[in-house]
Amino acid sequence: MRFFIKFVTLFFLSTNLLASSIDIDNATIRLMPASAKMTAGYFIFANKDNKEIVLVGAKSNFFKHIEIHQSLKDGDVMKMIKMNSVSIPPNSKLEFKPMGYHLMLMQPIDKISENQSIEITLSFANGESMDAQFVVKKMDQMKMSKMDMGNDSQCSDMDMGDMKMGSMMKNMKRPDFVFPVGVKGGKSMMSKKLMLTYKFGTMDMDCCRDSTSSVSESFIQGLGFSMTPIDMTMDMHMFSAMYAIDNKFTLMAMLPYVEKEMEMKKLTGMMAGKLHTTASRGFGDLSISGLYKLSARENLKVGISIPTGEFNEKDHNMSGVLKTLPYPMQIGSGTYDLILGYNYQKILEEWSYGFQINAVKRFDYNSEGWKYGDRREISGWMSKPLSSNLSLSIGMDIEHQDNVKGRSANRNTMTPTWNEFFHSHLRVSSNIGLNYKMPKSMSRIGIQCGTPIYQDVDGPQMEPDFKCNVGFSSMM
Ligand SMILES: [Cu+2]
Repeated sequence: MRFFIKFVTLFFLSTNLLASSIDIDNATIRLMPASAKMTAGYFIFANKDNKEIVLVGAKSNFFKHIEIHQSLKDGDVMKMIKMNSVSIPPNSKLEFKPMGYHLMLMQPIDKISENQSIEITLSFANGESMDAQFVVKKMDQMKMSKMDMGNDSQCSDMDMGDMKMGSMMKNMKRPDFVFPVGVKGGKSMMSKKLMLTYKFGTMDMDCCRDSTSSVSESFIQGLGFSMTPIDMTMDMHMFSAMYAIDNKFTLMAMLPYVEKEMEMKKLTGMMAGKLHTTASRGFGDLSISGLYKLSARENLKVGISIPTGEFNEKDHNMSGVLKTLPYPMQIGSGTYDLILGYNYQKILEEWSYGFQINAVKRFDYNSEGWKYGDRREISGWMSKPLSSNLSLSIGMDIEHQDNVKGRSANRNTMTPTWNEFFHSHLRVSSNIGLNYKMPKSMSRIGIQCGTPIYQDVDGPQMEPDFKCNVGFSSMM
């Protein structure tokens, strides 16, 4: 027979028959910091009856929501699983303890203080219920009590594990848990979770820039071009799905639908001064990536971009002839490309920050004889929750894009957009965004807008004046 030190007083009050066959011992609630949105309840459940008893739920006036959880170790990752029921075999005891079964007590109604007595009603499969008094205790004292039970060797780890898990569950509910919407890619999720995302991005570009300054139409004309772009808009509808195979690996697929429009101006010749608009639209390149969780804060991404987008888009020119559009107006790359990424995010009590590195490496030329240049990007951000559902972020992006390599058989020398050497750029943008998490759901809306603050380009090439992204995601 084991003896339990009696600093935790336990009672139960009951109005039914079940009560005589159940003993609840050591009923304890862990004292949590005031900011915590959840805590855990532990007890020893003794079934003195000759039949099994099935616990199916719990409720209390002190918490909005109570679930039965089981903590499990999956590899080296701690995991909490919601249980619909727990059965206690006849004439046996089951201990609800850290790293095992526990009551997850969520959204306390009021501040909970040490030694406070809290009534929790346990309900059973046969429809009966029973009230039990739980006493709020500090973790140290709980450790003490477990030491007395003779399993001190692991109890600090157990407590840490449960605490970490608790804070992770808490973090997942924060609006700044997900990256700002303009940051490409994502992070690995909890096992078996699916996340669907739709993002709409729009970018407006004006003409033109060379090295670090803006250039005029006459400058472009002076380089021997008879046409210049004036304005370009690019809209992208990005559909993505992420699925976590387990706690380490998440698969991600992304497919964009792209719409581009460019306004051109004839500078010289017969039609000098005439404006003309070309457009292209269609599904772009599909990318499939794997995210590998390096640690709770870091993910590594390896992916492949599959050339599903059209890279020989055509539209009518000023004379009404159907011609291949220049490089910036194409929808797809026509090449299989390697995608590499790494991201880091740290969530602190009051705010969070993170950064993401992305690179696209292109190996082969497409069937038109050219390829887009390699690309490297780094995005960093700081985020601050303004309320439990809304967070504000500020960030900075640095992108480095190489020139087009090779040469399209359809190119002409009339416009700078067809020149392979006018595509490379180093661009630094600052941005601001909001993340909104819908109450009581895993759906989120985000918006982020940015503008360049520094550009050094091989030009003349078009320069963005702003970009905005709006995104909607839902986890299931
Ligand atoms: Cu739990």
